[in-house]
Parts: sequence; C-alpha cells; structure tokens
Amino acid sequence: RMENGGGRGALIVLEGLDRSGKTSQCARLLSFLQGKGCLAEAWRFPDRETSVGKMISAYLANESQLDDRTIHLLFSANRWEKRNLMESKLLGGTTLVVDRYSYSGLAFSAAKGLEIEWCKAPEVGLLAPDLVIYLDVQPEKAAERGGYGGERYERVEFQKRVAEHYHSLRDSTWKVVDGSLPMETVQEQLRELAMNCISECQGKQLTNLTW
Ligand code: 2DT
Repeated sequence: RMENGGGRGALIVLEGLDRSGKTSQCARLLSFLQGKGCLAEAWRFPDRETSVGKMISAYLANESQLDDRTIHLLFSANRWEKRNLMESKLLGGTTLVVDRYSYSGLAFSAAKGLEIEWCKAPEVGLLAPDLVIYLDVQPEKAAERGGYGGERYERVEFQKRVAEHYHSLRDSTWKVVDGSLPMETVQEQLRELAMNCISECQGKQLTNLTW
C-alpha cells in the first residue's frame, strides 16, 4: 500500500461544464488511487441523497421552482451538511475525489445573474481544496457529446456564461486540463496531478475557503 506516513488525505476537486467528462474521470481516478493502495473515496455535489439534496434534485429536474437565491443557499447548505464528515475523512487519511464543489456553486449562480460577492458569502468556512482540476472543453463541443440530458442548466448559451465565470474564479490551486484530449491522455494527466497533490499535502494543514 502507498505510505502516507499516517498523514492526512487530499481534497481533490474536479470542475468543468456539464458533459466535460468529469464524472467518468473521477471514477477512473478513484480506481487508480485505490489500486495504488491509497485510501480514497469519490464524492459529488450536489449530494442528492440528503433531504436538502432531494430538494436540489427536484429543482434540477424542473419538478419544482425555487428562487435563484434560495437554490444557491440550498447548494451551499448541501456542502455544509457534509463538511464535518469531509474533515474527519481527510484527517483520518482518506483522500476525497470530489465531482463539483464550491466553484460550481459560484459559476452557476453567477451565470444566472446573481452578484458574485453575494454568492461567495455562504461558502466561506467550507474546506479549501488542495487541488482543483478544471476539465476544459468548449461549450459547443460538450453539447455535441451525446447531447445534454433534460436538466435545467443543459443549454449551450447558459454553459458559455458558466465557463466565463469559471475562468474568473481560477486561483493558485487550479490546474487546467484540456478535456478535449483523448480520455486516456486526460486520465494520465489527472493521475500525475493527484499523486503529486497527495504527497505534497502531507506537510500542509487543511484550511478553509476564504474567498
Ligand atoms: P451534476 O449534473 O454534476 O449532478 O450537477 N450546480 C452544482 C450548481 O448550480 N451549484 C452547485 O453548488 C453545484 C454543486 C451544476 C447538477 C447541476 O447542478 C449545478 C450542474
């Protein structure tokens, strides 16, 4: 098994537009890490299993209507309700590979026209990722990939605005990977980034998002 010296796990987040390949890349990265003997779990937000998550899920499926600010706060609450478990997993040595996080929260809500500073406020104090991998694909290309499903945000014009907001959110923890490359090539890059992150985070304390 991979030795991490009893140290903490890494918080690794994958972000990108709908159909950017995040979900399959997360699953592959998880099996790779586990194959290396690394303690790792795959998480995703929204976590649709909780009661807040069920409200979010109904909203995304257009089965319920919620005001933009209300749904923003529900997405945030959905991360808050998982924060303590997240922290104890990480401190216990488990690496978390997370499909979407706070950046989705900001980029999607800002794309609807909410003010970015207002959007950031409820995210302050959530755990800060050690690494954010952004899978970069053109909105038009993403739409061609087997087409979008029927969920609320799956329209090219909206995804373009989301992409612009993602760009403005990039910080020092971000690595941009070209998601239009072959799946295997993308996966190789992810593996290297993740392995480096897991060894480098050993010496670093977990911190909170400050925005
Ligand atoms: P999935 O298709 O990946 O389940 O995402 N979203 C997600 C937000 O608007 N705010 C958030 O905080 C998060 C985590 C992105 C469902 C959709 O929900 C959007 C796509």
